[in-house]
Amino acid sequence: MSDLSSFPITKRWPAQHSDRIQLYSLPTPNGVKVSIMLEETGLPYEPHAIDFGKDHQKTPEFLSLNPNGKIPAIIDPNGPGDKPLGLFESGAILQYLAEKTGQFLPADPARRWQTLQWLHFQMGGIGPMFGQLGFFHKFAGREYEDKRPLQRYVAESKRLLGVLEARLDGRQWIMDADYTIADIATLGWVRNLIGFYGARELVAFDELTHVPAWLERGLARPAVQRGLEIPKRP
Ligand SMILES: N[C@@H](CCC(=O)N[C@@H](CS)C(=O)NCC(=O)O)C(=O)O
Repeated sequence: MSDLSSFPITKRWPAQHSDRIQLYSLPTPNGVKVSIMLEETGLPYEPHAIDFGKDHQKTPEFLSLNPNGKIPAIIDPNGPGDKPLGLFESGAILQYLAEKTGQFLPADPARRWQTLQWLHFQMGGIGPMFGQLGFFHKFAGREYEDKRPLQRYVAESKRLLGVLEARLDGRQWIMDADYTIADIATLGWVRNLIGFYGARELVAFDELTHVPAWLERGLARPAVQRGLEIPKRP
C-alpha cells in the first residue's frame, strides 16, 4: 500500500485503495476528460465525488491539492521516481496519463506536438468560450438585460466549431486515424454545449457535418460512455 498521508485531501476523502490513482472530480465537461482517459487506458483508479452543492472544491482539504479550487485533480501514488504526485488542470493530467501509459499521444515527435496543439486549442478556446456561453445562456447570465456578452460567446463558439469542422473534414479523429487526448478533451465539451447547455440551435449545430459525425463516433466508445458517468453525482 502507498502512503498518501502527506496529502491532506485524503483525510477528508480517504483512499480505500491507496495504490490506485485517486480521482477527485464530478461528471462535468472538464471532469469527464480524466474519467474517460482513465477508462480508456485501463489504469486502476478510485473516484471521489466533489460536491459543488456543498462547495467541497473550496474546502482547505481540496485546496491543498488544487489551490485553484476546481475539479478535476488526481494523486498518482506511483508518480515519477515512484513517488506520489498530485496534479490539477485537466490538460496537464491528460498529458501526464498519456505519457505514463504510452497511449493516446502519438510517439512521432511532430504528431505529438500537433496533438498537444489541439489539446491546448480545447483548453484555451473551446472550454472557456463554451463555458461562458453556458453562463449567459443557461445559468445566472440569462437574466442580464444586455445581450451583447451572450452574442459574443455564441459567435466565438460558432467560430471555434467551424475550426473543428474544417479540421475534421476527411478525418476520423482530430489526429486522423489516431484517437488521442485531443479528442478526449473536446468530446465532452461539444456534447455539453448542445446537450446540457441547450445551445444546439443557437450555434447552428445541425448545419455542421463533420463535428456531429465525430461526436457520434466518440460517444459510441464504451470507455467514453462509462467515463461520462464517473464519479456518480452526490
Ligand atoms: N482549466 C481547468 C478548469 C476546471 C474547471 O473549470 N472545473 C469546473 C467544472 S467543469 C469547476 O470545478 N467548477 C467549480 C467552481 O468553479 O467552483 C481544468 O481544465 O482543469
